[in-house]
Amino acid sequence: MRPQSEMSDPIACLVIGMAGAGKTTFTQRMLHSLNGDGYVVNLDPAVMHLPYQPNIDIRDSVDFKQVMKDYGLGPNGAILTCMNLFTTKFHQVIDILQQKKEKYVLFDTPGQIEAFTWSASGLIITDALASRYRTVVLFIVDTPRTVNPVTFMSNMTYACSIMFKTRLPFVLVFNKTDEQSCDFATRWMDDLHAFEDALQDEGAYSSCLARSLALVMDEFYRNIKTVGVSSYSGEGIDELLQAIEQAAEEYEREYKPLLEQAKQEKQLMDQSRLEAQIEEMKKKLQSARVGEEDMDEHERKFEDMEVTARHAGNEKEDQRSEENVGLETEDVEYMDSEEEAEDRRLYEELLARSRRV
Ligand SMILES: Nc1nc2c(ncn2[C@@H]2O[C@H](COP(=O)(O)OP(=O)(O)OP(=O)(O)O)[C@@H](O)[C@H]2O)c(=O)[nH]1
Ligand SMILES: [Mg+2]
Repeated sequence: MRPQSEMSDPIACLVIGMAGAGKTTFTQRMLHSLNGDGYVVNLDPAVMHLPYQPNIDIRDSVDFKQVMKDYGLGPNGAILTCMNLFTTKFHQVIDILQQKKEKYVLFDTPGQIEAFTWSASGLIITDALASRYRTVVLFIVDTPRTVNPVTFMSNMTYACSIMFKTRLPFVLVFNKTDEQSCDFATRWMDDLHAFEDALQDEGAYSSCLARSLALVMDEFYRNIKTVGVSSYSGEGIDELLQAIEQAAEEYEREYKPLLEQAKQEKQLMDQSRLEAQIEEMKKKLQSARVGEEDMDEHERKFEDMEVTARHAGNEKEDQRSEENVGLETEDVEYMDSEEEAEDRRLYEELLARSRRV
């Protein structure tokens, strides 16, 4: 691994949020606003239509419907499995990114939030990025659907759990402000009494729970940046870019020293944790697979999968028929210090093991 992020390296932005919060539309808006300085990786295998042209697309490597068939899975299981398969090739994504000059790399994640935030693949992808690049979580909130204080608190507790899980700099993005201003939310975050007042019309149990949670959320609110944006109009995007810059500085200041300090221990912990997760993943895949092809055929397919990149992203709609531009990722040489070679070996071993799933 390359733990040394440099200021010239891109800032990796993980776009995460509940289903329908506007992650994809937001990604499209960012791409437009960044005007050539954005590179996009689509991690949603099940999306039918993208309003932008991704540079790297999970759908080019794994076929969601085929995975459903081969493994006899429902949509959510298939999304997880596609993510797991793609993750085994994530070193190729890193190889491609290392050749890129764009300042921001955006990762549009699946609608099923837990497929990324609570999965082994989400963990591997997040760790792989955060150990190389300044990495920031952009948590997209559907503002119009968060005006109820209990729903608001559910969203905040989820956001909080992701922040503590990743420990990465975190920006709360209240989207759809063209439809609903986020002033109510910032007021509730600043003033506990205002939030308590809003809870008055709620049932006793839920308001009591939300009130107790609000007391402990204060620390979380103080640790994050909050910005309101409209992905439709672009309002708030400039402010968001400033918040991302600050978050990237926070990564340098707080996350990176922690990463370096805990490096040895963390790697060991990570490896055993990842091994356990991959074992579990393997068992599930073996028991769930109902397709007619035998396991060797599947293994061969996974081995043959190659991540490809397209030309510079723009806001044009995704043209699935457009010819991919294959990058010769195998030829890319890694930085070769002893430490990096060891990191690389561990990473390869992990990937090799997951390929045998
Ligand atoms: N009014 C308004 N609607 C928006 C905005 N951003 C997204 N939407 C709408 O919200 C809906 C969901 O948007 P998507 O971008 O597909 O949301 P998503 O989070 O990627 O959805 P999943 O990937 O399925 O979870 C669509 O109907 C969008 O047009 C916005 O800024 N304002
Ligand atoms: Mg989406």
